[in-house]
Amino acid sequence: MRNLLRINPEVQEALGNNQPVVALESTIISHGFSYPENLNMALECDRIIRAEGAIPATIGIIEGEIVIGLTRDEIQMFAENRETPKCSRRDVPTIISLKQNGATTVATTMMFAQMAGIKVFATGGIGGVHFNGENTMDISADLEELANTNVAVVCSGAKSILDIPRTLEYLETKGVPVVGYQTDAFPDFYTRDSGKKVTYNFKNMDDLAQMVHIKNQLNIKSGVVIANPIPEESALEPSFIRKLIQEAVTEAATKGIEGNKVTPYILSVLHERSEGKSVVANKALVFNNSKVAAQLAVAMTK
Ligand code: PSU
Ligand code: MN
Repeated sequence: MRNLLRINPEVQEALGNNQPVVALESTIISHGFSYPENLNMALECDRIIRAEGAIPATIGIIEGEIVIGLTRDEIQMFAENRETPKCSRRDVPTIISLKQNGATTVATTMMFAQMAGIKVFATGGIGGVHFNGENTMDISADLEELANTNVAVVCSGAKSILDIPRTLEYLETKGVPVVGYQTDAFPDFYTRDSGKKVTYNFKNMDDLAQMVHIKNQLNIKSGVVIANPIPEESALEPSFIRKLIQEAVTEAATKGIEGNKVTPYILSVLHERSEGKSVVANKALVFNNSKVAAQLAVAMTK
């Protein structure tokens, strides 16, 4: 397996010295924003993580190699190349055997982070059960990965393009801890409160790190969802964004958009119709998650 992984020397050194490392995904770069916003977003996450004293490791597949810690030029390639296939767990063997490039989702970023020994990952929002999922069975592979892979994922909950109550039920069934960092509410990405609760509100970073540490000691094989709401000043007006989401979800269904195209399609519609507001909010929450993930990674090395 090791010969399929290429770990950036800086990341390797940090891992070897038990220094804090934070994984980042590449689907959010290729499919979450347009160019050059995606490039700026990725480089800013890198900077924020370093400022907190941790090492960033953006993950992606390049010519069949799993890269842990993309260089600036490689990040640029994922940013410019928005046709890079989205690579979830089921796509991994095909993309690697064909020596293609693949943008890693939450699921595959977790999978590869675990292979490399990285324990903390920052992203925007996790995938989940889609609306009407009880009929379409469109349930993100992110949820199964969270059930099976031991990485702590700092995120702003899940977008309200998803069925959040069913997403939380799924995580409960799979035994995945869903906790808040300084929040009682499970956030829904652009807004701070989905109407559902987290199981516990960790107010203090050392306490959160201790919980993740205990989970690792117990060898519980799942991930952890650490819900970190969008900063108050960047949150969108709930009725404004929910209306746009409803429109986008309906439109996706009417147009027959299916499978792994659904999430990127809805995101791009929101970015277009919100006059850029969703892009600004999306960036703000990703930055905040990068910061909190770095603080968690630092606390976990103590
Ligand atoms: N949620 C977001 N932005 C994203 C994604 C999710 O707010 O860009 C991406 C992540 O990479 C996530 C993937 O893992 O979409 C989920 O896609 P699907 O629903 O097809 O599993
Ligand atoms: Mn899906």
